[in-house]
Order: sequence, then structure tokens, then C-alpha cells
Amino acid sequence: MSSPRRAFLQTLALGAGALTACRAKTPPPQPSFLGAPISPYGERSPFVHSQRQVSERVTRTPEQASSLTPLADTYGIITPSSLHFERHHSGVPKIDPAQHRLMIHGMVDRPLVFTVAELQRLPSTSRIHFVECSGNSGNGWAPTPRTTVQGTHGLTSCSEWTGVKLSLLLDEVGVQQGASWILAEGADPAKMTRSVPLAKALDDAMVVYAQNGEPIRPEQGFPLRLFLPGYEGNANIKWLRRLKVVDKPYQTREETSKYTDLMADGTARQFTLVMDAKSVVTHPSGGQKLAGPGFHEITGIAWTGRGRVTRVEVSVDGGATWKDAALQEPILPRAHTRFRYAWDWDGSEAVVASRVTDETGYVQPTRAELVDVRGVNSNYHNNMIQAWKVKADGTVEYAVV
Ligand SMILES: Nc1nc2c(c(=O)[nH]1)N[C@H]1C(S)=C(S)[C@@H](COP(=O)(O)O)O[C@H]1N2
Ligand SMILES: [Mo]
Repeated sequence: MSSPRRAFLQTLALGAGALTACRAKTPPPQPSFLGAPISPYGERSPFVHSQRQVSERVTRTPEQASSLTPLADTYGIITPSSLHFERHHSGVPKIDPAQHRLMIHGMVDRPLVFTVAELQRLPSTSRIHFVECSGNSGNGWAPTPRTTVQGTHGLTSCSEWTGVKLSLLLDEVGVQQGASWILAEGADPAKMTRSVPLAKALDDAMVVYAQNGEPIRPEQGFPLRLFLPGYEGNANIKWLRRLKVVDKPYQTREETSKYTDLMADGTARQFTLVMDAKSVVTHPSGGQKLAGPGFHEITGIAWTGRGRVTRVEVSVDGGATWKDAALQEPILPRAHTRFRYAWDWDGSEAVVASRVTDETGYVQPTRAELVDVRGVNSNYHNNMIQAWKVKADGTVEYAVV
């Protein structure tokens, strides 16, 4: 082994021979013919196939279904727009931005109707944030084996969002004394409607028109979406057409019969808007096969609706012992944070898991700790530690610790 390579491996704290699989092989001949010409809109390589997958949760029609981000196939913290998870209650409407309007009315001095072009003339803000459906990882309430991390945690994605601060628009219309909530409505056939506390609307809420550097995708709400950093996905109304300033929550379908958490005593917890801290290992994860003992990078994502991730710990023994993982910069508030842990696998069965702590000091619970507080009647807001079992043959399976 040459000494620079040895030095490189030592900085990674790897044993000698960790990269034996990479030893010199004969490189293939370089192509000598011309490649494809320039193209007006880029496509990924035809050799890359990862896809959004329809949720294992059964819905009666594809228009009210959800699709999941292939978390094990994405890198860093940004989800490619074409792989951002989807949740539609009545399909993706085809909206001509020239015809679309956003009306802001209710308890305001000057009700206004904005065109998309008018909103785009205003001072803009770009921020990187996750969107997570509160049904994400809900399988943990009644654990049944799921094959992949896409299946367990694929209802979260992270993008750069660009738009106008909602506080600026509310300043324009002049919010009246006594107002305390905002009712937001979408232009899809479901007319999805949610009540949002005025304090959130005045804090970091945005009306966004762009995602990852281009106009927001139809699946994510083209041409306008209400964006509420750290709030459950459902409140982030897509195809936004109306904001009504009001003095109470409106008890819509999505905040009464849905998106509430039934506690053990039979009462329902309402307006659980902020997503608690969660993390999951994306490699090794279900469906993958490790090539053999030696070095493997354990990696995954962590996030919290309450600000920044401050710590992620990794266990390879089913939660008996924990070690700190490295956090990849940038560590942004209410965004996915990538973590890594260098693992020298000895080839025996291992149970791999991650545990996040956020800036409020909150630590991601085990299933037992979560059930202690919440019971098992809930569908939403399950943020328990979930593990993956690496078997001696390198195959990886779903596990609960
Ligand atoms: N108008 C409208 N907004 C909506 C929905 C919808 O069906 N209609 N689905 C909600 C739900 S339940 C979630 S989890 C998020 C999903 O956002 P995404 O499809 O961009 O991932 O959008 C929310 N906003
Ligand atoms: Mo959702």
C-alpha cells in the first residue's frame, strides 16, 4: 500500500484493507464516437432508475394517493424536484399562471387580489426547508415490516423554496385588531383548507413560486404554495388561491376528522403543527446488500421542525450503545441535515439505528418512550427511532428496537 493511500485511510480511521475492493482492475476503453448533442432540458442518465413509489397505504384512486421519495438513492440534503414526494387529495390541477389569483381578505383594512406576476415583483426570499407529511413513518404505530426506507420514511423531502414573505403581504393588506388565525385554501378540486396561527404567518411563512431554482413543480403546488417551515405537510397548502384573516381556527375537515392525534384516553390532540425531531439511516437500509465485511459509511438524514439539528448518534447494536455521527454542513433550521458515521463492519449481525437531538434539547424517542406518552391510537406524528438489521450475508431488513 502506498503511503498517501495509507494516510488517507488513517484520516478516515479505517483499518488497512478497507478499500481492497477498489484495487486496480483494467479500465474499460474510452468511447471514440461522438456523444449526444445539447438538449433544451436536462435528463438524468439512462442508467439511473430510482423513482417515486406509490405509498403502501391503500387509497381508492391514484388522484388521492401519495408517492414516496427514494431516500436511499438521494445524496446530500436536497431532494431533486422530480423525486419530491407527493400527496394529493384530488389530483394535480393544471393551472395557467396567467389566470391564477391569490386573494387576501377577511379581517384586513385593504383586501387585495394578486396575480402571480405581481407577487414576483415583490422582494423575494429563498430558504432551504423540508416538507414532511405528518403520516410519514406512521407504520411505527403498529409495526409491520416495510421493505425500504422509501416505504417507511419517504414522505419527507427537502428543497430550496423561493417566494415572498407572507408578513410582507399581510403588511400590504393591513391586519386588523383581534385577528389571530389565517384560513388558507387551495385551488384543487379538494379545496384543501387549513387554519394557521397568525403568529406563524407573521414569522417565517412564505408564499412560494419556485423550487430548486425553477418554477415550483405542478405536483408541489404550481404556481403558488403556502410554505410554513417546520409545520406538518398538510398545512402547506398547494395551488394557494385564498388567505382569509380570521379570529379563530375554522375546524376544517383536515384539522378535525383528519390530522388529529387520538390519545390513549380517547381525547384527540389538535393542531399538532410543528414536526418533532426525527432521523433515519438511509444506508445501510432495507433492501440493500452490503458487499462484505470492512468499511461502510452509515449515513442518513435528520431534521426537526423546531430549528436546527444539534446532534445525531448512531448505534450498531440495536440501541445498547451510541456514538456521535458527523454532521455535514450546512446545518440549516427546519431542513434535512445529512449525517455520516464510519463503520468497520466485522461481518456479524448488526442492528443499525440513529437518534437525533435538536436545538431545544429534545431527543428522538424509542418506540416504548413514544407510546408511553401517546398510546397507540394515532395515525400521525410518529417520530420513533427505527432500525435496520444487517444480517451476516449483508442483506438488510426492517427492525424495531
Ligand atoms: N391544495 C392542496 N394542498 C395540499 C394537499 C392537497 O391535496 N391539496 N396535500 C397536503 C398534504 S397532506 C401534504 S403532506 C403536502 C404534500 O406536499 P407535496 O405533495 O409537495 O410533497 O401538501 C399538502 N397541501
Ligand atoms: Mo400529508
